[in-house]
Amino acid sequence: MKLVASLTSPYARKIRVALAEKGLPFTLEVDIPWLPETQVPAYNPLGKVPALVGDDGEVWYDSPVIALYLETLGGTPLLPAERVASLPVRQTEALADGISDAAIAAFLESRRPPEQQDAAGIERQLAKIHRGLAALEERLVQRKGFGNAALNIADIAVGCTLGYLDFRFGHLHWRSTHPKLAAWAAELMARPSFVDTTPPPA
Ligand SMILES: N[C@@H](CCC(=O)N[C@@H](CS)C(=O)NCC(=O)O)C(=O)O
Repeated sequence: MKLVASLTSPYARKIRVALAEKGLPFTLEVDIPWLPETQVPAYNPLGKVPALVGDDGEVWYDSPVIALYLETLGGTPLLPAERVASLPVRQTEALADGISDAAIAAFLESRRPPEQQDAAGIERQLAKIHRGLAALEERLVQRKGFGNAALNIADIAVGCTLGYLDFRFGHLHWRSTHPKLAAWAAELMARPSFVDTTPPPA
């Protein structure tokens, strides 16, 4: 099995953590989809990472679909097999991924020359991040979709999104504004699967 991923993508990190937690062997092909020489479109027509090439040659994207595919391969389950029980987990995963979507959009916009930046657009994305973090903390308090005793894919997605905020948006200080999320994440981020996939220094 081969995972095509960049080392900074929170979605790719989600899959790397899931593979490690499940104990599934894979090779990592590092590819940065923004570079002209990228091979990512050969795997995923959308030109995005992660993409996973199964042992049978079938290619899977995007990260929620890859996570579902991994459930079919065995190893520690990260999603309830029962469809109704899996819904809140997938909802929390989608919320976390959506915060990453907003953070990446805001980051990319902020890298454009200042005179070309859409300040209102950045504010719009930042509002999504703030609302998303509040919703995540509320779901954590209600234990809605989080794994409780056993780690699940939503825990992993939330951890990777918070890790992305640490990586690109340290100035937002999400831990001060969301202390319950911070206390929960401290334990998660100490797991070897998270430590080993920390994004490289920016
Ligand atoms: N919904 C997708 C999002 C994937 C995504 O946006 N990946 C970014 C890297 S963080 C990417 O490859 N962007 C390249 C592009 O948009 O051209 C998933 O969960 O896999």
